[in-house]
Amino acid sequence: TLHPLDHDRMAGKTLTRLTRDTLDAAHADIRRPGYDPAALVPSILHLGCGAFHRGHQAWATQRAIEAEGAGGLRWGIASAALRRRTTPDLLWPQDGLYTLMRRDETGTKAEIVGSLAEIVHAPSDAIGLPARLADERTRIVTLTVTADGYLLEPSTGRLQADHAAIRADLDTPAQPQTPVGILAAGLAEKRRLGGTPPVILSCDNLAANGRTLRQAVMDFADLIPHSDGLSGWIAANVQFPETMVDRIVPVPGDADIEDAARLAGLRDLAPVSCEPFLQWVIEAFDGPRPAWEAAGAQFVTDVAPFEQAKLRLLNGSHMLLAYLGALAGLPTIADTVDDPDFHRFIERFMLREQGATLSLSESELGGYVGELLHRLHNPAIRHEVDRIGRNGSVKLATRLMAPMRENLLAGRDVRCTTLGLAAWIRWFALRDTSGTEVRLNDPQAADFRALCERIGENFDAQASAFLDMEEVFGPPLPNHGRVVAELGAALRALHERDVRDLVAEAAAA
Ligand code: CS2
Repeated sequence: TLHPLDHDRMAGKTLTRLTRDTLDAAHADIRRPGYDPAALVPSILHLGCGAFHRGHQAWATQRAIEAEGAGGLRWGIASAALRRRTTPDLLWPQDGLYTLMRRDETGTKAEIVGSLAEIVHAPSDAIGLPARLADERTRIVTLTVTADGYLLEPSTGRLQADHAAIRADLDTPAQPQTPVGILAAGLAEKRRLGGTPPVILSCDNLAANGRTLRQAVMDFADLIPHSDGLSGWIAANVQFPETMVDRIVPVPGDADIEDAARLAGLRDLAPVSCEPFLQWVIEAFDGPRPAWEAAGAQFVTDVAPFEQAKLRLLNGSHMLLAYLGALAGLPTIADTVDDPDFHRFIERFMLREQGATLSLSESELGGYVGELLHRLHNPAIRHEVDRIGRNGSVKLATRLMAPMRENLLAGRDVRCTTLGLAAWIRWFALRDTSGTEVRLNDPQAADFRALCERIGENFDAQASAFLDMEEVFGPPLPNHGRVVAELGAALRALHERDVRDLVAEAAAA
């Protein structure tokens, strides 16, 4: 550990803090907002002011504002942290400015982003998010609250009506805390005030994120006593376009603060690092919007093929690499794919298992997988496996189970998927095993651990008990009995043998 003073020096504490007033003092070669951030009008309300939002949409919005010239100034973002005030506390003193560092093996490109016109801490906000949503200036509401923030039943994608947080929002309608409760309250207020409701744009990795969010908000509206047809009004009046978002943005750490200080010459306590790659595919919608094309966004009529390819190839692979990599003691995704056996394993998983379920030609699939492997190897991105492994029970259904089901129906091989699922289950079984560094984080972690403890080393029983959880895995799989036996065998193998050998075997089979 560093002495606090060393820490201060490395974090550039003796440097001037990044603010709108000091922006001009940034090193000359660093890219700055091509507009005056103080002149922005916030017409986008964002829920979830995390690193992904700042690495993806906020940066794309900066490009859009710049591309539109003076007209772009109407596209400022009011970005809200929904729970903790850590991010607001860092961004308030910086007037919402932060440094974005795009990193790869060729170096780092730093840019100061100014599109966050206002930073909001929802629990202490005097205006309140529903009122902000209903404000006539708000044209678009974007969300990055992660898959578990939607409080959906994993296998059906419908709102968990009896979740404690949903019940709490129904009990205190004036102060909703959940994203779905906030949207429903804001839309109810908009209906009361009149005027065109904002477009609601989910930027999370859910299957059919627009339709799914719309259904969840309508489900919530139907639970409100005397809502006077709110859900029907939402169905008829509010657009929820589908989107596919893609950019790898790890959780920022101290090294980012040091690098930002060095590159910008200003003290920034809220920098973000990301890969250079960015993709954003948005279902075309009616009404004004920023010129996000300037950042490479594509507006299309059907997002589904893009979304499936991304969720299955990237997010699905991330899960397998995280669970298996962690069991092999590898801390990051790059460390994991740098192992030649893991590289071959994940390439096979993408080409033969996930890829077989996608509507891509062989050469499109090959191109996608090649580029993705390059991205996963990016040595400048420290994407920790136990971050990616979080909340697996919420993510499995779309990323792994849906393609697995299709492969089983078609009689195709699912050995890599099976080994990955077994590795996920091992995270819960191995909790007290020395040598594993896995930090468990899952809404159902306690139940899974209790189950593993109860069943002990009867691996077939463990496999069958997990697959029986329909809320996570969905209804019985095709050839269910055989899948249980294979998952049980994989669990036993992970118990008895070195995970690296099993990965190598699956890759070579
Ligand atoms: C990751 C994603 O944590 C996860 O689930 O798979 O955050 C991933 O990095 C992004 O979707 C990349 O676009």
